[in-house]
Amino acid sequence: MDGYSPAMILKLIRKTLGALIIMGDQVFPAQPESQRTEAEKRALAPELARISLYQFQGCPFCLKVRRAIKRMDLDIRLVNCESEGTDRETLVREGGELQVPCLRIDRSGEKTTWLYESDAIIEYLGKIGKATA
Ligand SMILES: N[C@@H](CCC(=O)N[C@@H](CS)C(=O)NCC(=O)O)C(=O)O
Repeated sequence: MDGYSPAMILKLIRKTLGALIIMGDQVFPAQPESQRTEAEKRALAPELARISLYQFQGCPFCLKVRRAIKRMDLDIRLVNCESEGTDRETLVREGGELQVPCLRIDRSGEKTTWLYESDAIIEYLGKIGKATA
């Protein structure tokens, strides 16, 4: 096992699982439960423009949220922060921790909110989808 540290092996396992997760999602893509009309999409657009999902592509919790977003037919900006960089730094500095998925909610005149936990994010998006539709 010379040359392979436990950290390297864990990273390899994570990468492999991540790739399988992405592949599974491509083979069995989530489908919208009902198609929104153009008018509904226009009504939702200003609210959704304030929202971004900070995520890793191969993270199972992020996939759960991405699939819920597809089922709800919501147009939400995805921010991939798997690699070192500005977006990842912003998440840690402003959100408070490096954990994904995390929903960034920017409301004008208000402090930015960072919502962690996949179930809480899905519940929040569900309310927006229903309220504005
Ligand atoms: N309970 C959380 C779990 C989220 C979680 O464990 N995310 C992992 C990625 S799969 C994470 O952010 N780990 C931090 C890291 O990889 O540095 C949820 O449901 O959102």
